[in-house]
Amino acid sequence: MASKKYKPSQETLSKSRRTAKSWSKGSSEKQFYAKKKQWDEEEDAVPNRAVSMSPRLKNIQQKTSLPSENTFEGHVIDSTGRSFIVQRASEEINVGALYDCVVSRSVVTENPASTLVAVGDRVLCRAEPVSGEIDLLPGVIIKIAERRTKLARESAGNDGIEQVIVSNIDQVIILMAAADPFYNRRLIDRYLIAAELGNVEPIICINKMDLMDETFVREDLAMYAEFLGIKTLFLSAEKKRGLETLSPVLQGKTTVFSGPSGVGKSTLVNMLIGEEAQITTEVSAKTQKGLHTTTFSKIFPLPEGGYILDTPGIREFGIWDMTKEDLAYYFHDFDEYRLECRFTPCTHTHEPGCAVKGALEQGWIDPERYESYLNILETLER
Ligand SMILES: Nc1nc2c(ncn2[C@@H]2O[C@H](COP(=O)(O)OP(=O)(O)OP(=O)(O)O)[C@@H](O)[C@H]2O)c(=O)[nH]1
Ligand SMILES: [Mg+2]
Ligand SMILES: [Zn+2]
Repeated sequence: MASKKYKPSQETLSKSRRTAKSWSKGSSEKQFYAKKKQWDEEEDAVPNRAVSMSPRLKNIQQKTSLPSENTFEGHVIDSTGRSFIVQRASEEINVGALYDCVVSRSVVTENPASTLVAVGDRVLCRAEPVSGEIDLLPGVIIKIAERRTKLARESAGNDGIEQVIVSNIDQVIILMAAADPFYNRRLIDRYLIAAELGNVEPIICINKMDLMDETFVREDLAMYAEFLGIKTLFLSAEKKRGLETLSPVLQGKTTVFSGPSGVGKSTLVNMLIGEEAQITTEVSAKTQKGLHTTTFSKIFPLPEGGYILDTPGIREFGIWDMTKEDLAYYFHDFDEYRLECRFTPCTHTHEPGCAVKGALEQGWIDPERYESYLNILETLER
């Protein structure tokens, strides 16, 4: 009986594996450098465009020789809320140096209708002249390159702009806790869609396994690995259990840790980078939501290669830029039934002869996944 429930066909399995594979493909930094070349040429063609629009840049222009000499490409690795920390990636001088950058008023972006600057972005900056003793070199972001991948959700303001949590990552660790706070399957399902939309490979990771019956949690979430082919890990940062399954997954990749507050994102990131670089906090007993320790996303290099990103806890995850009709395509456990519905398009809710509902009634589709589908469908406007 149990084996009949949610048993994936070979076809579904290979389909979801194929999708996972294509997610992890990703292109290299080459693209960025090609872009940079193009930017440099544009800069040469209209050398004073940015300068003429920004009084701040005018000052630099006066104090230095050629504008192209103070431009450099970099990687946004941190944010202070008012400015961004950019690590210099290019040129012979100051490689790896950190710049505290504001955004130019005449900034050019290749990501329309989106967050202007996100941690992970590849940017072109202009160095500002240094005066006196400073910790970080001053700079101005003048261009933002097209994002290779992203983790984005609907902006809280619902203003038709997506909110990019982080960009240019290979994979997302959807981090939840076995308890305190109890994992949220609705939220996992939303993350899976966002990952596919952002071209990022999802990995489900359940921390705090020391607090719950292990068999229950593993069985409750078994369908994600078995049915959808998604890597699923179970750990306890506190008891240092299961960490050996996490490290190989991260090696050589850029991975963001995302999930609700208090699930242990910062705890794990600290363990992985081998230092108490960040403050973690007790989960607030009152709200069960955890105190928001981490306020901004931040990138850390891993000792064995690759990068990890710590992010602030999230409460909600609105699906961005999706039509009601398209939603079912992102529920891959519906794939093999979708095409057999009597009507096209079918919303798989009230239509007679709906094969998805049929499969649900037969116990071939996980009722919780179907509930997630309805849940998201309701939030979509068109
Ligand atoms: N029991 C138990 N507690 C854990 C485990 N991992 C982390 N914690 C505790 O959970 C609390 C929250 O951990 P954080 O790492 O701050 O959580 P976070 O996900 O970074 O939270 P935000 O920054 O608010 O998003 C801390 O008190 C940790 O000590 C674990 O495996 N088991
Ligand atoms: Mg944190
Ligand atoms: Zn249907």
